[in-house]
Amino acid sequence: MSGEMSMIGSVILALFLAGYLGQQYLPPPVPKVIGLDLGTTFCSVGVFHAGSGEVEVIADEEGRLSIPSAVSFTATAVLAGHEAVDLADGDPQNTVYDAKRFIGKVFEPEVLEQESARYPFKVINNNGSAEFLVFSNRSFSVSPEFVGSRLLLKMRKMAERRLGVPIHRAVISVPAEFDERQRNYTVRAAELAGLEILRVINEPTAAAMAYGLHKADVLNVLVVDLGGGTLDVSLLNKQGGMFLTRAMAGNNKLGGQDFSQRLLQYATERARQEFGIAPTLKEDIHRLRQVVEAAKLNLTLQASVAIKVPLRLHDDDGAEPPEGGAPAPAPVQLEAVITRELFEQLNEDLFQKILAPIETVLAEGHLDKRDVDEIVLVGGSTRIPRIRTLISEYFGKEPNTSVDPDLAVVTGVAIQAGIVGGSWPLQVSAIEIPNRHLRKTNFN
Ligand SMILES: *[C@@H]1O[C@H](CO)[C@@H](O)[C@H](O)[C@H]1NC(C)=O
Ligand SMILES: *[C@@H]1O[C@H](CO)[C@@H](O)[C@H](O)[C@H]1NC(C)=O
Ligand SMILES: *[C@@H]1O[C@H](CO)[C@@H](O)[C@H](O)[C@H]1NC(C)=O
Ligand SMILES: *[C@@H]1O[C@H](CO)[C@@H](O)[C@H](O)[C@H]1NC(C)=O
Ligand SMILES: CC(=O)N[C@H]1CO[C@H](CO)[C@@H](O)[C@@H]1O
Repeated sequence: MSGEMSMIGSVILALFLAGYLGQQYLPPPVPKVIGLDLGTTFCSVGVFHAGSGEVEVIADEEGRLSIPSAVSFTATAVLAGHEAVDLADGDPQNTVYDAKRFIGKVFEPEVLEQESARYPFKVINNNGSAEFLVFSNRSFSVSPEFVGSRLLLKMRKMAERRLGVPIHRAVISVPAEFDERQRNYTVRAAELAGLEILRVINEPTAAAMAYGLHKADVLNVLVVDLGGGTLDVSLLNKQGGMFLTRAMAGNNKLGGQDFSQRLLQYATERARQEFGIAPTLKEDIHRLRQVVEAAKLNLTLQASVAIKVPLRLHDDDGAEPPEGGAPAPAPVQLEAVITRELFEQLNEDLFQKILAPIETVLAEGHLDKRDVDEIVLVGGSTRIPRIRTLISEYFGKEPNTSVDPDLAVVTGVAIQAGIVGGSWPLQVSAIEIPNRHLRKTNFN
C-alpha cells in the first residue's frame, strides 16, 4: 500500500519535474489565445508570452500598434482600420466608425435619430437596434456586430501573421457599463470573425492588470479612462485576488475632441481677426482641424508650438468662378504660436469636469479619497500634463502612468488571455467578480 503510494508520488513528482524542465528548456510555447481591445476609436490585439512573461502588442504591416475602429464598404471589398480611414475622406457615407456605441443596444426611436444626425453615414432603426445603410454596388444594411467582426478579423490576421499559427480563441474587453446584451453582441462579433471568446473582461479591470495590480497588495483602485469622446471613471475593489467594480460614473460628451475643438475655435477666431473673414470652407476647416490636432499632441511634450495653415477663405461657399469671371481670392496663411498655457486656459473648465465623476464614484463606494491605493490613467487624453496634475493634486499622490495609456487595456486583456490560455501548472483564471446590478452615473 505504502509502496503504491510512493510510486504514485514518484509518478506525480516525475510529471511535475518533466513539466518544470520542459518549461525551462523547451522553446517557449506560441500563445494560442489572443487579447482583444475593441475600442470605440481604436483597436489593439496583444498576446502574453509565457516564456518571457511579457505582453506583446501586435503591430500591423506598418508597425502600428493600434488600428482605427473604422470599416469601409467599397464595390469590391470591405476594408478595416487604416485602409478604411484612408477612404473615409473620399467616401464618408460608406465608412462606418463608432459602431461600438451601437452594439447590442436597444434604442428609443428619437434617441437613435439624434445619434444618427452626428454621423456622415446613415444609421437606420431596425426594431430598436441600429444598423448602418451602406452603398456599394447596391445598398444594404450592416449591423454594428458585423462592423466589429471586420475589425476583429483584421486583428486576428495580424496575430496569425506575427505568430505563424492559426488563432481561434480570444479574450475580449468591454466597457464596465456594458449590460449582458451588449456583451453578447460583442461575443457574436468575435464569432463572426471565427473567434471563440473564452472570457469577457471589463476595460478598467484590464487596465489595473496592466499595472500588475491583480498581484499587488492593494484594496481600492480608481481607473480614469479619458479617450477621444468619453470619460469613464471606475472604482475597483480587490477581494481575495479578484476585482469587483464598486461604482462607475462618467461623461459621454467629454474627451480629446472637445479639447481640439476649443483650439479650432481659437484658430478660427484668430483668422477672422487677421483676415476679416472667418474660415467656413470645408477644406479650410479640415486643414485647420488637422493642424490643431497635431498641435494638441505636441503640446503634451513641448511648451509651445508654431502653426502655419494655408487658407483659401472664399466667401462664395466654394463655387468655382464662372468662365471669365473674377479670379478666386489669393490664399492666405494663418501663422500663430500656441503655448501650453493658452491650451490649458482654453480648456480649464472642461478639465475641471473630470473631477465630478471621480467624486461620484468615491461617494457611491463610500470611500475617502485618501483610501484610494492606486490611480490608473487610461486613454490618450490622460497624457495631457494639466490633466495629470489635476488628478494627482486631487488625490495628493501620483497616478500610475508607466504603461502607454492607449495600450493599457490591451496589455491587461493579453495578460488575462495568457492566464486563461495557460495550462501549466494550475492557473487561477478568474480575475473579476461580475457585478450585474451596477449602474453608471452620467454627467453630460
Ligand atoms: C460590384 O461590381 C463589380 C463590377 O461591376 C464587380 O466586379 C463586383 O464583384 C461587385 N461587387 C459586389 C460586392 O457585388
Ligand atoms: C421587435 O422587438 C420586440 C421587442 O423588443 C419584439 O417583441 C418583436 O417581436 C420585434 N419585432 C420584429 C419584427 O423583430
Ligand atoms: C446572452 O447570452 C447567454 C448565453 O448565450 C444567454 O443565456 C442570455 O440569455 C443572453 N442574454 C441576453 C440579454 O441576450
Ligand atoms: C509636432 O512634432 C513633430 C515631431 O516632434 C513635428 O514633426 C511636427 O512638425 C510638430 N507639429 C507642429 C504643429 O509643431
Ligand atoms: C506612481 C506609481 O507608479 N504607482 C504605482 C504603480 O503601480 C505599481 C504596482 O505595479 C506600484 O508599485 C507603483 O508604486
